[in-house]
Amino acid sequence: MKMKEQVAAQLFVGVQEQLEKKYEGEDVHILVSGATGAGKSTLVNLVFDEDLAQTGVGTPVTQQTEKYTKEDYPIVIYDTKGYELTDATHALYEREIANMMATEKLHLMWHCVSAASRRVLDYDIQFIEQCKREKWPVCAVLTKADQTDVDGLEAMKAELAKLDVPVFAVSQVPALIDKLDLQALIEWSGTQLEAGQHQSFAMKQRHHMKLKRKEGINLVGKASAISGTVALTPIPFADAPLLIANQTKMVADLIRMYDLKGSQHEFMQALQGLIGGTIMANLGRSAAAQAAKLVPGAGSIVGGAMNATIATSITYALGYTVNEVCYQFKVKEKEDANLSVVDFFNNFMSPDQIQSIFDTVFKKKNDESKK
Ligand SMILES: Nc1nc2c(ncn2[C@@H]2O[C@H](COP(=O)(O)OP(=O)(O)O)[C@@H](O)[C@H]2O)c(=O)[nH]1
Ligand SMILES: [Mg+2]
Repeated sequence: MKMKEQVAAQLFVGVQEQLEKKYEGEDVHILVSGATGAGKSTLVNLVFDEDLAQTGVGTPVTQQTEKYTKEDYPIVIYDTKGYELTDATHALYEREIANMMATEKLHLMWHCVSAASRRVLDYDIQFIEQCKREKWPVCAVLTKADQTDVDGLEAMKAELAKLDVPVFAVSQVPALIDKLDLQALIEWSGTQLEAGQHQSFAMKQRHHMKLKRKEGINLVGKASAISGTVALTPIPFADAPLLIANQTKMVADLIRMYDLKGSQHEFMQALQGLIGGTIMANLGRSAAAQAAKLVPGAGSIVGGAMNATIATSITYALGYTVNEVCYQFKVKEKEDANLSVVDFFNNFMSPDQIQSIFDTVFKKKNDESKK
């Protein structure tokens, strides 16, 4: 195996190991409120994994709320069964939610109003007003938007907007998902979260690919800054294992961000081949020599501390490229759910294209940091 391919192989063995570890990011706690049958559980399953919350109209019981968690899954859903139209359940509902607000750390509240009911119920208004008063992080979600016409939907949106909350119309009908406001709901939700939670949220939501890409760039920026400081360490050779650890973590975080599921292994194999065969092979001479230091042991061939600028630029360009390739894959996969990894790399992402992304970003980053 050539050295450059060895670099890529080392990197990806590390990535694989990282991916086998538990995800350590912060949990996001979301409470979904609204009338029984409004479409709360459906919304949760639309945004995240299909089977996160149970759907179906249940009868509200005293225990109003079910907390849904999943093994190694950083989203916690407080799915309320919802209130009935009769007043009797309202006080109970409010009490439970107020209790939960006080005892659990809730980061977001999605209050669902069914557009199929064609009007906003008085109790929805009252409830949202309460949330506003208490300064809970609430938005209004107009669910089942396919069940009404444009005028009806606009009228309901306007009525809810009067309460001074963000309003998003959504529907589970596949053709309408991206046409309505689901992505806007996801984006707004992201703005309510702190950095650590934002990464978990961007990773697990399934519909806003640009949010994943943006979060990916954030991760890459952080990792490349760390690469720069590691490379400055004056002890010869000590930097190589540290650098590679930092890069493998970055690539693993990116792969996680895109939730590649069944395609993950095949995707990583393809990526490893491309990175070993093209990117590393075509790095400029000095950069390639520096990159060789990423292989533990091979560092001794080069000697000396790695140039911090090059370490930063390589890490950044590598991360940027992986992020972009994953993003493009998910975008294409959204258009064609049966898209295979092989088809993607054959038809949409050639080695030349990958090379060109890497080169452009590497050069830009390197020039920038020389200024
Ligand atoms: N037409 C349509 N039906 C929906 C939509 N969302 C949910 N439903 C249906 O509404 C019913 C109640 O949904 P569910 O999510 O269980 O409501 P919950 O009680 O608020 O959790 C189910 O039969 C869903 O299939 C939607 O966007 N469009
Ligand atoms: Mg439900």
